[in-house]
Amino acid sequence: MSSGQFLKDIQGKIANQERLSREDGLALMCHPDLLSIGKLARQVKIQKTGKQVFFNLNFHINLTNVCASRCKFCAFGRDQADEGSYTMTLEEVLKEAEYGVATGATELHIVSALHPALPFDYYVEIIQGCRDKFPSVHLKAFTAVEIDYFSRISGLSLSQVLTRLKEAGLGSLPGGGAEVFSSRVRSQLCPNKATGERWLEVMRTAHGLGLKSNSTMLYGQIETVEERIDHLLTLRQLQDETGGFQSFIPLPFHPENTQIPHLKRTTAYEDLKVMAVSRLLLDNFDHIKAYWIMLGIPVAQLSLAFGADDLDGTVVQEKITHAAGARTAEGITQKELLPLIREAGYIPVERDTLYNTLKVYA
Ligand code: V47
Repeated sequence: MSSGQFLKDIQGKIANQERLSREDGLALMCHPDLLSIGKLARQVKIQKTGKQVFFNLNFHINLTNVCASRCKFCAFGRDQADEGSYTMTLEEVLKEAEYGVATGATELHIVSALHPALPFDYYVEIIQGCRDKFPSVHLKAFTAVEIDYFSRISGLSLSQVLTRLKEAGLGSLPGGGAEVFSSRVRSQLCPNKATGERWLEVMRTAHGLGLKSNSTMLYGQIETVEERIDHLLTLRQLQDETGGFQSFIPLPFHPENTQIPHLKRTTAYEDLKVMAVSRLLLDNFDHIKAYWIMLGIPVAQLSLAFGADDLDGTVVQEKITHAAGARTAEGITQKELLPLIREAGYIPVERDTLYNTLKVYA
């Protein structure tokens, strides 16, 4: 089949709301006509969310960087004795959070590392403390990998861990830690943490308890195109089952200061391709987020023409990507965000974490 005919077939499938296959995904990911693929992804975005592009006012808190996992792609983790290692007390967390809330954050995005000594109660107390002090702020906290770790250190089941955190005030789960589900990739890059199957089991359990979550893919490391597509299709399958994923966030690998520094940063072409193909394959996801911290502002803005409908966020004090050499600012104000969305031809909509509209900037 000619490559023009292939894209016409894909267009036909999209018009008929027909699901794309694994072969379609592989061919799209390898197809050079980025602009045509972007146009198809944009059509799907418009069908789903019209002219609206979402953002939320959030604030990131990383509780500790002391980590027993030491994934090869991570520049953030430290051993306890290393210079620069830190662990926050509840008081320190509340002080940082107070600053974030004062700047307008409606969400605290709290993630940690796999600390070898902290008990599960530490994390419950952090959530409870934030809930008590900021009752109207949404607490999006702990990746599926952390939830798995809490279950291991506490001896509680996943369901018990999630229920305790939910009772303490947890509102939803961020999408990190998914990396690429392939066991080949995980055994090489992150053998000391939850497997892909376990990540999915945590999310299935969380969704079953009424907790929404996000999802991610860390691409541009050692994964193959097949492993990327299989990752997306695995997420699509779980979403069919639970409907609990709110968004998908593609994360381009940043190699600096990691254990695999020889790998190259992804190109803008690749970033936009992954964005568009994700939008096309994940037909049961409402939202695709462009995380400008990792993409950089120019590519994040362009992503809005390649299927993304959410520009995350007004993040302040982002540490994970900056440890790995991100050149972006650590935060952006609403005043800076609105013109980026408008220039791309969309209407900025401030949302809360659960995608309720807070304000439309018509
Ligand atoms: O879990 C780690 C990835 C994730 C690197 O849910 C790296 O709303 C690139 O999950 N280069 C953290 N990526 C970020 C994350 C996230 C971001 C924004 C919004 C949400 C959400 C979630 O970043 C980690 C890991 O998968 N990561 N090291 C690196 N060197």
